[in-house]
Amino acid sequence: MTNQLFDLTGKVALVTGGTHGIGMAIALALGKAGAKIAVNDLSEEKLTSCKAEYAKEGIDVYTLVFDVTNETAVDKGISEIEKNLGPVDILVNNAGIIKRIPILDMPVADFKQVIDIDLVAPLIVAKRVAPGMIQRRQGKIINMCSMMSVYGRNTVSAYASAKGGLKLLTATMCCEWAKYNVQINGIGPGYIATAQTAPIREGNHPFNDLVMTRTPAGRWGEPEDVGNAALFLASKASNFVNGHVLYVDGGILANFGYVKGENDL
Ligand code: NAP
Ligand code: GCO
Repeated sequence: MTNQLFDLTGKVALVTGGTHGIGMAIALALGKAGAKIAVNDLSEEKLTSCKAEYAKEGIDVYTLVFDVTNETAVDKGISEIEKNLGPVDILVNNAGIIKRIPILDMPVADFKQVIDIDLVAPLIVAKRVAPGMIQRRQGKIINMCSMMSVYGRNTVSAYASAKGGLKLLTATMCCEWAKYNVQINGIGPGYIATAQTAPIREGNHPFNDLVMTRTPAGRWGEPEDVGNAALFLASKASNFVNGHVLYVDGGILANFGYVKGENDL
């Protein structure tokens, strides 16, 4: 029974920005559970090179280039997936960027770009796939939120504004679409070791100390940690979970912080 709950055989999943990092980990988890996988990216080169990595895991990934902020390109891309794989049953709005710039130094255009990709694009892609899910009376949408859906921190104003908005967009999608048996949830990763966090993780960066004291698990998360949580939200096991953000953060949200060495066993 347990295996059936997490069996995605016959499902079609689109993971945006799935050529590496968290997106790839999610797509691999869903593919290994039986889903047919489509991933998009901005870069043809990255899409070509990721195919070999998916193939190593026995997954024949369907790849296509489209910019998630471009409504026409999204419509064309989803139509291609529908034609070649079938209707999208599982959408993971993973694609995203971050700009770490103090508010007073950040050009408004940069702020708007982050909002466009991290908040407006999940809306664009969800609006394209939700009607079919509603008609079929079933579907799963997973929006990639963040710790910054509930916390601010210096230099990430645009990113936190987008991810905070995405948390509430997820809730509102739930309010409008849950009655059609569509589950829309978020995932809020903590600090995960990917290209996006490399600038604040590598080269003995002092940010590591902050992550270690704020993360009770005492480590950076791995993309696979997020992939496993996504499998739950993409499967029948979560059919009564809706409008929720599942934090995959090693305990950060539960923790005010502690002095190193305090009550260490
Ligand atoms: P990443 O390594 O920067 O990957 C982001 C992906 O999104 C890349 O494949 C990128 O493609 C793609 N992308 C960006 N803009 C796009 C656009 N306009 N159209 C299509 N694809 C686009 O990031 P990550 O660390 O794996 O994070 C993935 C998601 O998790 C993001 O939404 C991020 O905000 C979120 N998140 C990450 C962490 C973390 O600690 N890493 C924590 C919380 C939340 P290119 O490479 O071609 O630009
Ligand atoms: C940062 C990090 C974070 C992580 C993630 C935390 O600069 O603080 O990049 O924003 O990416 O969003 O959940």
